Amino acid sequence: MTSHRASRQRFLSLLNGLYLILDERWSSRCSLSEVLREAGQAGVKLVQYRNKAGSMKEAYEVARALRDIAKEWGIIFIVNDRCDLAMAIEADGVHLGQTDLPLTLARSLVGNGMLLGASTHTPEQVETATREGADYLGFGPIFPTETKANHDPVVGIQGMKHIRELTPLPVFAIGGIRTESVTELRQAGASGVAVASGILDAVDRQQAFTQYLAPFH
Ligand code: TZP
Ligand code: MG
Repeated sequence: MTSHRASRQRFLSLLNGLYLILDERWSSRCSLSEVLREAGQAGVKLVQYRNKAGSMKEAYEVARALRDIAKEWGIIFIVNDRCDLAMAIEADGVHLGQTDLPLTLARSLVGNGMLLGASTHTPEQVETATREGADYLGFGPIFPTETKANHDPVVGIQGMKHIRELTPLPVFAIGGIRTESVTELRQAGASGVAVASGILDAVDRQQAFTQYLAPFH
């Protein structure tokens, strides 16, 4: 257990910059494996696999393959929603929303070695997730987005400024983030930005990676 804790500690300093969300819905339009390799080349350190619709078996097969690529590139690999899948593929972390397992229960399942991320949408949720042991937070949606169905009300860049005071944890701004807003979000206190469509829909992905990462250098 001690060495597990040590590996989570090592990840904590890497929780900033661009957090790439590989959403399974894009897999008919682009190869997620290829995007992940490009992300590694571009210097992305953190990635999440998000599959809201597939069976556990489908999600497991894809996640396992992506997990191996992430390992080759030294990218932290986090699974969205599902502790069992994260454990099955020995992911580096699991990311939980407000309708997923409670953080304290998730921690007892996955142990001390795995990162726990939490999606938050209000100041109260930020304070609760901090108290309940999240390692980092997602906060948003900053802007409207089509990637998440029935998303919570947008919080804007002002919302990020407001919650920055409420938690010492790294906070990733999420939701509809385009390259133009990254500098301002960083100034508002975001440790990083979590992005799906801005990368996965980009005509020139290499350029998109560079532009999202530049404000963090
Ligand atoms: N949660 C809030 S917004 C969002 C999630 C998972 C989607 C982020 O994707 P995009 O395409 O960068 O808006
Ligand atoms: Mg979730």
